[in-house]
Amino acid sequence: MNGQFNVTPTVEEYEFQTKRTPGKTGLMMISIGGNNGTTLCATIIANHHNIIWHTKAGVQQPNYIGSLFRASTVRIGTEPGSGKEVHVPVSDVLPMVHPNDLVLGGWDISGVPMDKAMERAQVLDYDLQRQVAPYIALLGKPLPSIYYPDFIAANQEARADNMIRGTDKAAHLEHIHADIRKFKKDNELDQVVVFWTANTECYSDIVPGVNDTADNLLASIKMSHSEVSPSTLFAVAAILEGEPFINGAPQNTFVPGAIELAEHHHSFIGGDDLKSGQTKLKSVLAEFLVNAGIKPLSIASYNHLGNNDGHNLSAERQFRSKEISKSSVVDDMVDVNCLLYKAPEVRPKGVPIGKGEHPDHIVVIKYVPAVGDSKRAIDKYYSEIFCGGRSTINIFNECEDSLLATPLILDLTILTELLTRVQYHKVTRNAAKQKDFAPLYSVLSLLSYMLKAPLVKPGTEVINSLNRQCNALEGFLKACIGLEGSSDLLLETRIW
Ligand code: NAI
Ligand code: DG6
Repeated sequence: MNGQFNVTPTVEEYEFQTKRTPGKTGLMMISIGGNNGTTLCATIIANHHNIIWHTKAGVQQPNYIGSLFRASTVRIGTEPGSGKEVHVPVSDVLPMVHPNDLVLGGWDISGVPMDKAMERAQVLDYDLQRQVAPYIALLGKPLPSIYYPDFIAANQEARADNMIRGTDKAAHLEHIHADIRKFKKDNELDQVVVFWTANTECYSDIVPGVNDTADNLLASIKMSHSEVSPSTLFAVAAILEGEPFINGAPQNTFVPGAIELAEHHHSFIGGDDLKSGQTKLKSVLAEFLVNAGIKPLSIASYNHLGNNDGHNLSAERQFRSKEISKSSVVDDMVDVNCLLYKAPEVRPKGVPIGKGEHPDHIVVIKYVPAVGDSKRAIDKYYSEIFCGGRSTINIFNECEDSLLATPLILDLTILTELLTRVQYHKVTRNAAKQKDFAPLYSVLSLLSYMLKAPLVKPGTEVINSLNRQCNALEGFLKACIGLEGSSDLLLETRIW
């Protein structure tokens, strides 16, 4: 109180056990026929078959650049004697599923066969598409999906020709259950990660009695309530089936009832919205500025793109979902620095009034068909510096959107599969009271590094800082093999 804190160090001991070998894993995408879905399938095929292709710059090898788990390293310690740091590939820390081994499948409301869908996406070089086409064609046509036109932009209607019939949501749920079970059985899989990478939906209203509890949500599905979105139906199907479900788009798929349902079934869920470019950089830059004692006064983010995602987002309600996920990313970093930003006023009983001081933060997205999948993003950070000075940082980024997003889908799948194999218990001194190992909590917040609006355990704080998310992940992976988390104290280099 009164700015005084008593800090008491505490120690709690946990043990982790991890099943060593990943099972045979499937990835079912909703939607496999979109830009992300087709790019993911094509690039896995290219890696799996080591297809090399020609670009105007020369010969290109397939790779997994952009994937934390396939293209980055982690420091595991220092060499005795020399003190030289030792870094190993992240994928070597614990046994993880290799993307080349994922069995791919999924749904799409567009029934265009996969080779043609890859062509439609216009993401990959022609010479790669040409060579991948015979393989990706073997995936056939996406499974028919659930289409409730109100949830995505009206401009998507022309694409919707591959739907599960009828309007009965309980029947739709059953249909998706059957699809997952069949896919698992046909491919002899141990588990399937179900992944929403379909069009951004508008938000569902959270209505008491409709989607606020697990029971109400299930009852609403039985009644085919209009507020149950396709993405929530897919999530419920996966949860009831005991398969992990990840939401790669921004809408509130995980209504409170869906989270409670996952808790009841000890199923794993994670979301929301892939954090690929502009937002990832923002979560680093905003933290850098605030932690350096510089005060961002405004952050203005603009981007335009011309792919189908951009087309869908040109509708107001779908844009609003994206605006929310892109805007929340600096909140916690600002809130921690009460020297720069005034905290909210507090009523006598400790209830804060409003949000407190924040930088102005705007997000604009425009649809410009000509640029296709190549997104152009401009960010302007305008900050207060020493003694009334001002600083402006301008960033311009141009990048193939789906080539940033695809490695994130892989990372989320790899990490999710791994986390389903980890169990823990708190160590107690009394052997009789020692609890058995238990699975992790249903909401996999360790996935936050790859997500714009991380879903966390209800009642706990969202951490948007990319550094902190990375440290958490690294610390967790190391804990699983009995290593301490990274410390940059490096005391031995600072003492005699
Ligand atoms: P896309 O527009 O190319 O693909 C979306 C696909 O969803 C389409 O094939 C459409 O037919 C399908 N679809 C719509 N509703 C469906 C339903 N109910 N069931 C099955 N399929 C359905 O979009 P893209 O670029 O692949 O992005 C996918 C999602 O990922 C979007 O929501 C986007 O906002 C999100 N995202 C994309 C990022 C990127 O950098 N590409 C990054 C972050 C999020
Ligand atoms: C335009 O903003 C389209 C979006 O789907 C983004 O491309 C996507 O959400 C990635 O956003 P960011 O901010 O992580 O680059």
